Amino acid sequence: MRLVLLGAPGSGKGTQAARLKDHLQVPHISTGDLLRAEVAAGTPLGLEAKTIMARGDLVSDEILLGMLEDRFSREDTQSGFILDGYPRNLAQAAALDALLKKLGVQFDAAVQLEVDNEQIIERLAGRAQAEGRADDSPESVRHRLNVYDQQTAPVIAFYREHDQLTVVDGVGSLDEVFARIVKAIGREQA
Ligand code: B4P
Repeated sequence: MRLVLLGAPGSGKGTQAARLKDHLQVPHISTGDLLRAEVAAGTPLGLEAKTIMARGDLVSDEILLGMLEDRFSREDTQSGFILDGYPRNLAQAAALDALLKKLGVQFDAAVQLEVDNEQIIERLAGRAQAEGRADDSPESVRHRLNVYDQQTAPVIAFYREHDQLTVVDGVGSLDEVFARIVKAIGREQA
């Protein structure tokens, strides 16, 4: 199974991907996690990404594509993958298309988790208290939602126009949302 998980910040992509990876037995590739690992390791890339992420802006397409190509060169992605947090703009959608073509594969489903902004703000405020992520401050969350509307929503529209989009209601308990996703992709049984 090759799955692309889409949705606004705080829509539950990372949360559900962590469960889906065990269910589908494929690696979870989160561009946010890859970037946060670079930040934690203090690499030059991480230093560059740190302030951009804290502001809630998107890190450059070039950096993201390099990281993604590197991750996809690992053998474990041959069994499939759950891609979480990419693509976030139309240029990234084109880059993903080209990368998958080069690998001779296509994704099986692009799933959008749909959650209203009010719920998103509440969730991320909860995570800010629990984990203290710099980009979960109210100001940064507002900015991330704007970035999502301006840059990522066109990706959703693009996949919808090309009949490649499956929309799943992301409001509910973790189990409820998980059950909806596996039903939508026809993988209720692992
Ligand atoms: P991400 O790491 O992708 O962060 P995110 O959008 O907030 O999603 P995340 O997966 O962490 O949260 P989730 O919705 O699961 O990106 C962070 C930053 O990295 C970006 O702003 C950008 O700067 C950079 N970046 C990443 N990818 C990039 C790209 N492709 N191009 C450029 N820059 C990129 O969960 C949020 C909260 O909701 C959690 O606290 C969770 O517990 C809670 N939650 C989840 N499901 C719930 C439910 N059903 N009910 C109640 N709460 C729930």
